[in-house]
Amino acid sequence: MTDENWHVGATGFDPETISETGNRYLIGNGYMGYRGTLGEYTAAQQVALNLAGVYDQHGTAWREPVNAPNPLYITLTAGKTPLSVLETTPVSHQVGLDLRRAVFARTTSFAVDAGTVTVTASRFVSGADRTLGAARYTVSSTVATPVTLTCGIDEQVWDINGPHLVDTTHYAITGGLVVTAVTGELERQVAVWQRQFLSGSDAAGTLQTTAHGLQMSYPLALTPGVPVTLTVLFGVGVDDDRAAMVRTLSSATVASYDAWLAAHVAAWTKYWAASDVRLDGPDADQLALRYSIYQLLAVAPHDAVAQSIPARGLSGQTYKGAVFWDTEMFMLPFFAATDAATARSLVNYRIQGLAGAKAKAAAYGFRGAFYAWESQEHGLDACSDYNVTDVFTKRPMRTYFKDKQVHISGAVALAIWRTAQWLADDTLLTEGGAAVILACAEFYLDYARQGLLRPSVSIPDVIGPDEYHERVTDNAYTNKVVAATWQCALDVLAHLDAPQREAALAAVGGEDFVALVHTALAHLRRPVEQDGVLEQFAGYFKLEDCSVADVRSRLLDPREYWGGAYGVAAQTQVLKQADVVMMLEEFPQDYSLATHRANYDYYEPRTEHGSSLSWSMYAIEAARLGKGDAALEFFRKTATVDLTGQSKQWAGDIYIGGTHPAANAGAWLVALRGFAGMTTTANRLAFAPHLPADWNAMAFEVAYRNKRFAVRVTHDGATVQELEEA
Ligand code: IFM
Repeated sequence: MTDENWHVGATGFDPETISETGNRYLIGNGYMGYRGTLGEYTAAQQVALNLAGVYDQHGTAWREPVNAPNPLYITLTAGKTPLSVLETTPVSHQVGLDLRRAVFARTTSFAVDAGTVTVTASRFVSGADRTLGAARYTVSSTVATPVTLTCGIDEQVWDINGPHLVDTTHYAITGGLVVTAVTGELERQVAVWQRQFLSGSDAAGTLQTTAHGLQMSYPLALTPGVPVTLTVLFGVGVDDDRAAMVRTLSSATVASYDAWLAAHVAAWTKYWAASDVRLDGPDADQLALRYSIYQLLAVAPHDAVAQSIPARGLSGQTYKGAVFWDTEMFMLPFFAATDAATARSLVNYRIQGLAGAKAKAAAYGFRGAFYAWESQEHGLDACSDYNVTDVFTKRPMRTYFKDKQVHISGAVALAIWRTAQWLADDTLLTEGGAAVILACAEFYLDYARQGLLRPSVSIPDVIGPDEYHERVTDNAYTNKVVAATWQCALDVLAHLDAPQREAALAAVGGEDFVALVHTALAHLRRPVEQDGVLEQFAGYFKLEDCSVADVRSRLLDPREYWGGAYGVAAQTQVLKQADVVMMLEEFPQDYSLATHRANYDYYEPRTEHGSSLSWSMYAIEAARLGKGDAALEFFRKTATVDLTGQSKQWAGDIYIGGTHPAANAGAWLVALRGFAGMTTTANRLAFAPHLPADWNAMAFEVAYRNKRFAVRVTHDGATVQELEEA
């Protein structure tokens, strides 16, 4: 096994890639995400210090997460020449991420007079104390030259639908600056603190008021061989978090940087010990897999009690910073196996959202819990009725994601049940999880009530994972998830003791509920089958059968939305993302290998993979089917999505760029479920490897039911060793 492949980076500056590198080099600690931007960047370059779970609505625009003022706004000038990559072509430029330590770094050299000035900077947001972060910015020169270094908290925040911060005030403290503000809608208090320490120069800083806010300015007389370093310690506190953050920063010294960094690295060392997957295989695959895990660790709410992960992580405001089924179906299995505390937080977030889910169901006239398609705090559904803007008319298009993607409730219910099983933690059920599962099952009974009157129970008017076909009946994936949710409700009831069972049942109508679930389960429609292929929804086989390329060739605009009322894919069999194939992947034991094969072969050529959620599902299925090359190809797509930046950036005229934690988690799923062939049956963890030909071995640790195992898989099989500590 190689111990390399802990670093991603690039050489050279290309202004066209500013947005994508901002995603690629994101650092985060679950509380805040800081995009991979440079000190001299501002809102125009999408600088964002994105705050997890702090949302705001400005006017009638979409609610979205708040970006805080940027405490790491640092500029350098030599005379009148800005030493900024944006304005002066650098002699050399490198950026990168140390994945092991979660530290971002840049080194840039600029020509000045007869010499070179070099900036070497690094930063981290603390894995040990969620409100803190720090940066070091070192300037050196090959010739004696004066430069001016400025550093402040940039109050010009990048927002998509802002501004979200009002009553912004700033002031200076000893060796530092403070900005405070409140959010416009809910009046949440946001404070950004910053302390600056200059070493290598005794230049005195002067305070300036600029368009970006207050800045300290240091006139430096650089001499060769004497680097000058600015150490910046910063904190971001929201509401109650402010007090401790301010206390820590008030007493911080320049030596705090090393102490903070050591504590941060210790936290990441612990994360990696539990989650690293080591390959004996191509370096690029190792790096991509590790990078995918890095992205998950950076956005995980490690020390929160009930917080989740948005579909675009902490990379900004796209998708309204909302939590989708991505978390339950893709990310939760990773955390259950590597970080139980985070898994519990993700589950608790949904338990806390039950009231919101019940309110949503009631608003549509249903009993039970209909979870938010795009969930913000308290389960509020941020999904708009008009979620895509038409590229031709520039008008909002009515979409039905919020109303009809009812499979979200099943994702929540199943994830709670599966996580409780995986962690062997009944409290997840008894402290709210059972109530969620039953309420989701109740919602499905009510949603299917029309169908319940017929001899076979139909689930009408839904959108499955394939969002290009809206308002269809008996979507195979949805029906399967509904059935699994009903079964899960029965399993939970069987699992609870008598008083718990009685209390849980009381909330959903008592024993009649059980009888109704049995009836519904027995009569729920199964998909039509043709030559082993399961029809994606009623009538799908009658749609035009053409290729993805055919559909693409019909686009009049590259950003045109493929779904909706008159989308190019809507009347064809071309699908956006794994749908039937995802059903097979999630419930593999319920279908014969022949069925898995027939459906993979049928649906794969018809799938656009227009969602980053698609590749991993196909990869796992391909691995199970012994299609090693295809599996590896799909693995590489999902594992490199944020490295290459090759993902959809637009849904119609709506920007959807950012990081892709579900695809990142998909890479881990492919490695473990696909290539290592990990299954759990009757509380037994087992491995049946299908390693790609290019890989010789893979080793990792996994926690299951309070035990920890070291696993090594090769082409010859798997060895599993129980470790001493859970
Ligand atoms: O949840 C997904 C959905 O399945 C496809 N569109 C993007 C969403 C967020 O990742």
